[in-house]
Amino acid sequence: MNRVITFGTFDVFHVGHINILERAASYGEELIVGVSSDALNFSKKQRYPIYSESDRMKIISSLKFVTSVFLEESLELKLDYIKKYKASTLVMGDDWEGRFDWVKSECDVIYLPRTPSISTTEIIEVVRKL
Ligand code: C2G
Repeated sequence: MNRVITFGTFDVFHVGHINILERAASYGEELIVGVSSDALNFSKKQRYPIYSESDRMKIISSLKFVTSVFLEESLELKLDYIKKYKASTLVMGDDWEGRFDWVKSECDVIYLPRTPSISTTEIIEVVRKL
């Protein structure tokens, strides 16, 4: 059985998130999603997500092509998560191209093209200007 794993914040959930999760799921029979914690986001971006980690996990776990969800607490733990969930494929958007090649000893790594013209940051900017 091929188990796929992917990671993301998925804040202010939008169609770009749906597209990558749907395409990630098509690479195997099960899709496991690591949702970045509020603390991990603060350490990466110096701001907290709009939606809390528990709400973001609830949204992702309700999708029909997602098998299970867990909290991603550190970018450096990728390999541990891959082993723990016995994933054979890691899928990420191509904004992360090359960044996770270091786990290739453990699983296949696939970077998929991002959905153009939509992002959480742009949505926040548009709403801010209203
Ligand atoms: N994404 C996409 N198209 C968009 C926006 C996002 O395909 N228009 C993808 C990203 O490439 C990523 C996933 O959706 O694979 C989640 O994106 P973010 O929520 O922005 O995740 P990020 O903050 O990059 O966290 O361990 C990695 C991190 O947790 C990823």
